[in-house]
Amino acid sequence: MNSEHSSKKYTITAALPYANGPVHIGHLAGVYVPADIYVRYLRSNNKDVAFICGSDEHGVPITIRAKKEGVTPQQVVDKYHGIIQQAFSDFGIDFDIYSRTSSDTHKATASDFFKNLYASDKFVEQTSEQYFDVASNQFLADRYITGTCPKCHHEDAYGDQCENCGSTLSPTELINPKSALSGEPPVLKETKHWYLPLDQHEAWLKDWIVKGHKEDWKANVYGQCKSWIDQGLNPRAVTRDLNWGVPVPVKGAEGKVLYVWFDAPIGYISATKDWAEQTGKNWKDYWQNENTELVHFIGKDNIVFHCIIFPAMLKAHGDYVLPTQVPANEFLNLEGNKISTSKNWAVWLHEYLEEFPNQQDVLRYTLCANAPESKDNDFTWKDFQARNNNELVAILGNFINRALVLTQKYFDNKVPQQGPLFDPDKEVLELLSQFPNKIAQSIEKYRFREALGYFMDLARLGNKYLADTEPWKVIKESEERVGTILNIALQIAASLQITGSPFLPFSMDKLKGLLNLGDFQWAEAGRSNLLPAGTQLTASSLLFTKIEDDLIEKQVKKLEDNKKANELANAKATPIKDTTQFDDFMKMDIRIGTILEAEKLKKSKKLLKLLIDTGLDQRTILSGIAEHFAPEDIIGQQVCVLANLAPRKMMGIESEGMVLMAEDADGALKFIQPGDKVQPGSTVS
Ligand code: B3M
Ligand code: ZN
Repeated sequence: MNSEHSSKKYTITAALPYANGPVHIGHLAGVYVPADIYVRYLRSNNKDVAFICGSDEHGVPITIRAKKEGVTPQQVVDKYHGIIQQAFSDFGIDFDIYSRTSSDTHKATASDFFKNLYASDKFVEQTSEQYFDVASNQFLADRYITGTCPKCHHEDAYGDQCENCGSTLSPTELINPKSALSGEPPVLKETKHWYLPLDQHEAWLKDWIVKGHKEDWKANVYGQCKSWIDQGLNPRAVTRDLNWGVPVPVKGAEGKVLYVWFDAPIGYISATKDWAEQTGKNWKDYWQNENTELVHFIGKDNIVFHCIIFPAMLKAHGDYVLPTQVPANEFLNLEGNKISTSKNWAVWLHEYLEEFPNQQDVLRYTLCANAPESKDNDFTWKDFQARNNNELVAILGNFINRALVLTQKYFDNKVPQQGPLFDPDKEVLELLSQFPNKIAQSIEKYRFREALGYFMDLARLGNKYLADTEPWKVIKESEERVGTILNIALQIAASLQITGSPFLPFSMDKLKGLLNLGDFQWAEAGRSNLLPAGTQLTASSLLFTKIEDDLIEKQVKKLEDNKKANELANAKATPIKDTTQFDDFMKMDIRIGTILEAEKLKKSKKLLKLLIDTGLDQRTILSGIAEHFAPEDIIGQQVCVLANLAPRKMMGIESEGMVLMAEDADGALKFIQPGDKVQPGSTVS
């Protein structure tokens, strides 16, 4: 081993998002914010890190999207790769490389990986019956097939996974399977595929995970793996009958590609190769050196792929390290409901920035403070506002601003000298010195919420110190004493800058400029002399600003509006009723009438009592429209009345006919009315 090989490397990966849509706050909270915090922390400790990500551009999610948009899969991935990359960069997710699995390096790497396992007999070849859509003459892999989840009975589970309960499935497990292409039930047809025999890997996987990682892997991660292993591992097909993906590189496999979950994790390796090439490093140091810490940041639905299947692939290849940690998060909900791309129930990153320009850190902060680390969690706009106004503005921003403004006022914006120290000073400096380590320990345990909480406690400590020492009063007696207090306050600010940078990189960059602070490593945080006396500070400007109610209300309304628009766009008309005969229809006497009076019924939420001029008579009709119209708004309106309907008694009142209504896709009721006013009593046919 050469010396470079023996120095410890950190390969930190973040799940490769499918390039079939933009990214939303759930992605950020679950994977990318924690990964970025961790990497920034490692870099601040001078570690040798490769932070790897890229777009997952293969698999059925892409081809389905292409079909929906009427474009080619390549056009889909080109479009979303750009949008996703931009969003990550806008939010300061500081990858060393953001690559893509349609790259040449990746195709070659994935292909070679397969060939290597193939040549060393690590696969099992098997012909089996798989679902086939006769109408579209195609085998139905993974998401091309939908049906009812056998575990939770959710109706729209995919052939490979249920998004409702997170179970990993195989197509034949689905109840009432349907082709996503034709909507028809599929038939079974024989096809040949290559399988990774996980059963042959069971023993070492069990040893490695159940014995080896019970203590250090997160409970949710360990639990999922253990339950998989306990159920017994089965061979998993690593090829598919599809025309989008990396072609299976063996003879007799025409028309077949590598399964997306076989090629995607290899994407981490190919991205590392590209990065190493660009930066003059050796990619093998980051993958094939036993000193490497390989850490996969993912969402909970990716756990088995990263903890069982990919490790089995790496082990079969023989010369790779295995992941040391897989800190998977649970899911983030939005305003009480599951985030859903198809229902447009999401906060998209690019749209957030239009509403809150330059406020990336507020979102990063909220998502970390609320991260779904051990259970699903909820994002609400109200909480977002409260986190900003009551924490970032009122605690962190307030402390920094007070320290800076007072220094500006009393010391011409220069860091004052530290004079003799008294008990409160010694106490606060002692506490300050402990914070960086406390925050670090939480980060190293992947407890980012806790770490962020400690960071805010340091800001609270700063506020308390100023409140206790009252420099604005002491200034009347001793400028020297105030100098000491503000010097200490500014040292706290400097430590906040260093320890806050992983969480709030934008505002902490700004703070660095305000303090004119040098480049410090994590280990130096907590010291009482980071800012030398005499340092010229920049005039204070606010790090965070209050978010008003109207902006928050606008976001909530936007969500509701999007959802409604989406429902309307996707609404399907109800099926046609059985055929009726002309004569039956002609029996109905429909007339135009005018509403003369309308009133609510005390005992009914639904019914309005209407008095209608039918041209022939004035009659009372009870209509179930009270939740849709205010009585005073409908007087004078012309409506269609089924005039020869047999009278019916409701709530003690006789209703003589029925007002015809149209029901919109969202359930709203509208009157059916003549285009122009007509004589009451006019017939409708
Ligand atoms: N694209 C699945 C997902 O976005 C997948 C992750 C691949 S990581 C190698 O949930
Ligand atoms: Zn399910």
